[in-house]
Amino acid sequence: MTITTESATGSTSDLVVDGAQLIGGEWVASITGRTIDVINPANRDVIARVPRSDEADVDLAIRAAEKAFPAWRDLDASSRARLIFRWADLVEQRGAELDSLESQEVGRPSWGPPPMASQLRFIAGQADKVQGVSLPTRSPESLGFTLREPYGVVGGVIPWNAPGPMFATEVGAAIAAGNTMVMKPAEDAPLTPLALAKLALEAGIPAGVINVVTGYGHEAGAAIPADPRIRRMGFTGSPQTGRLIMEACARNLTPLHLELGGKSPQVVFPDADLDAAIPSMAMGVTLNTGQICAAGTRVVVHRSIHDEVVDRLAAQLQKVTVGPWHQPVAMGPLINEKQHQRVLGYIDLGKEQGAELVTGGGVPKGSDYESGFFIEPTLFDKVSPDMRIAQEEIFGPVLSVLTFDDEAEAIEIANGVDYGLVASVWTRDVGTAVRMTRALQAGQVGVNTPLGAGTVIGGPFGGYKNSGFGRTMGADSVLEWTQVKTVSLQSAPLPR
Ligand code: TXE
Repeated sequence: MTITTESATGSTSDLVVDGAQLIGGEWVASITGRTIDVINPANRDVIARVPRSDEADVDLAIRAAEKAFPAWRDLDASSRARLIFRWADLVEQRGAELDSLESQEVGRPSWGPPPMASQLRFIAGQADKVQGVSLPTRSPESLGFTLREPYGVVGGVIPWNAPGPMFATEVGAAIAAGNTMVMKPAEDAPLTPLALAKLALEAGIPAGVINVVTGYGHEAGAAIPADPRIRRMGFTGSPQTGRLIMEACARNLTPLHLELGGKSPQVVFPDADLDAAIPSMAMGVTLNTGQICAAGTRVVVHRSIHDEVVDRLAAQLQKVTVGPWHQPVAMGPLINEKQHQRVLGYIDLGKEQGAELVTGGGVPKGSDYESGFFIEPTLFDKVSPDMRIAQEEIFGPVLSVLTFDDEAEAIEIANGVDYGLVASVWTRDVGTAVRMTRALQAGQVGVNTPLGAGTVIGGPFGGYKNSGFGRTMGADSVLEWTQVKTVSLQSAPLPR
């Protein structure tokens, strides 16, 4: 049965097959018939049901992926590219519906046409550029070179904060390299991934190349890395779950990449263009209600401009409109009750540990906010580097201000966390920008831009330190899903 999904804007979508997941090109229920309700976190309405799968469903998906692998691997790379380009075209055509679907399950306002089509096109363009190298040999009778080959059946687990782009980039890269995949989206936001998989089938990507198994992490999610038939894993989510995935992979000696979030600094020097920096920094922590791994949650500011920056940031955050859902909003709710409690808990912790609450700090008042998981944009000043709100990922719209006196101290504070995903520097001085770019321990550094990647197209994305390893975007992401074979081709017996 195909359901119609009412969108916030009134448009409809047939992109979701109610209660079904995609295995071997078929829309199927879980073997047990159990389902999970997917809710809109702005009002707790149930918007769809998806199968609650477990190990047995994952087994079927792996079998389907195994069956599809030889033909997909052997399809020439430009044909694989053409199919992914076609997938991107359909994603673009249905962009408004995908945006609506994602905004309902994540509870965010419309972002307009999602970037997924261009992300897929970038990846498609890499499919026929996976190359080896030629190697010198010891004999004129031989040739040496490397081949980059797919692993086979690969697995992925993604979170709920940007389900569409994460599905598109992770699955796109894995299949561009010639693998077939079993992917589990988050239980909170599986609809956009399922819709994308439907469009992939419509684009002609063969049955079994992309399999989407829905369910909880400890059931369907855990079954993927636990299975030795999975030859490589990719995971984006929390460090806690990342460790579990890595432990499961270790048992099977399965290689993997992990993207585990961040605590990104925004270092503001006295010569910064504050007219640009202030709105960008506020946006960087309120976009998607702060539920972005790249969010710049620590403002590390020079003492000479501290007061001005705090005043202007507070004013900027107070301008942000929070829900309710039926109006154009700048900031929606958090994803679920657990996240709501977690973020409120961190705000209490900040106060207990002596940080000064400048603005926000609670649930917005009014009946419109009662049914959803809303929260005010929040600013803490006088945060010291050892406080937990300065060290741990909150994953909500909570910004902490820390102060420095010289560049060395700025670097020490910025790098003084376990994470290393993104770092931003705000300065007009090219010398400061170059030195800071080199000194900051982060997978992405942005100069005068809040989320690190800025306007770069095809930049590899991933972490330093505990933010993880491996890259999930750009050309590097396709190579992540390949293994190298060295070939020695001998035309005559080697001389004795
Ligand atoms: O994440 P989980 P949660 C961080 C952020 C957030 C915190 C908790 O700080 O507040 O994590 O969020 C699946 N085996 N990030 O609890 O558990 C799960 O079903 C296999 C940062 O939602 O990591 C979902 O599909 N899979 C982050 C996915 O893991 C398991 C984005 C992510 O859920 C599993 C999200 C298991 N045992 C949260 N347990 C980022 N890096 O962007 C859960 N899962």
